[in-house]
Amino acid sequence: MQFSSGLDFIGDIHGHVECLSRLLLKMGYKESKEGYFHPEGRQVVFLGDYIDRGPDSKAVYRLVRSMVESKNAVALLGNHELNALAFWTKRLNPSANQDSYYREHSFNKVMIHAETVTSFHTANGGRGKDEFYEMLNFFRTLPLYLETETFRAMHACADLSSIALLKAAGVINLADDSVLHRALDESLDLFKPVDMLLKGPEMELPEGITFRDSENVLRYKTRITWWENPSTASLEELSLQPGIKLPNAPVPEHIRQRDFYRPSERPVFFGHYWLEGSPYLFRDNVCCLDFSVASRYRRGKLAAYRFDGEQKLSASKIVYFDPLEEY
Ligand SMILES: [Mn+2]
Repeated sequence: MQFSSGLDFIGDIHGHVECLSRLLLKMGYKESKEGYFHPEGRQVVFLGDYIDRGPDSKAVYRLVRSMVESKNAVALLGNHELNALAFWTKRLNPSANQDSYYREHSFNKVMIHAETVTSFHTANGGRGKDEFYEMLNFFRTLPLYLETETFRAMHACADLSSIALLKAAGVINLADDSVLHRALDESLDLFKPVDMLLKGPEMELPEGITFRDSENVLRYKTRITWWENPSTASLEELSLQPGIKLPNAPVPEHIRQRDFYRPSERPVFFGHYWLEGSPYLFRDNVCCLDFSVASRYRRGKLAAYRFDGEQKLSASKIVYFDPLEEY
């Protein structure tokens, strides 16, 4: 896809279709039969996580798909879409102690995936199931990342070695059957790079240090701020858990050796990290747009960055829709 005019990057939506259409209208998009479009030719880059958690995953899927098909948007694959593919795809060679699907059908996992399935239940006078499987096939066509001369975008982490690996393998999406299995099977070559781009790196916390996340789950690992220089940063600076204060402890040596996304790299846009408060930039080339619209515990917003090719980003170009402010 060619990008001619400006791009509007939109973070994690998670079934909040009302917030999405309000944000598009706020940015000057108009509704037509083929979905939303911008009169000046601007296009949207959706950063993934369309489904689960929110009130209407089916409606978000339909809106995103209509914009992709009318060339008014590019939609990237998020970890929730990848998880749905893993939940609904059977392993090629399950071992005796493995579930036959790539993501196990445990009580907790079924609960997570049931919300999205339920949103299709009554669709189209009984065509819901067909449309659900069409959605899974659509997910397989979504790029794992975007890279142009002026920016990069992916769901969670701009790990350059993972991007290089996918490039060398000629992989842009999961449409090909063998590529899908290589990305879903932990023992095969594409699992790690796809996992890295869509879920981001984590580190184990030093012995004895744990925290409870926003959903009150006890955690022994923390997500890493992959744009900070790990050879000089503190444990707290390297930990990406908004609202959590970690005690001071040494950073593990293998983490100190990690590569990181340098200040000299082109701007990168991503979602995934459940940020809080008013939208801000991590750095002038690092822009996370997930402001927790789907959170049950925080006051979330749906955020977008209005990009016109600038190589130094500015927080003043972030716009958002805050459901509590406007309803
Ligand atoms: Mn995510």
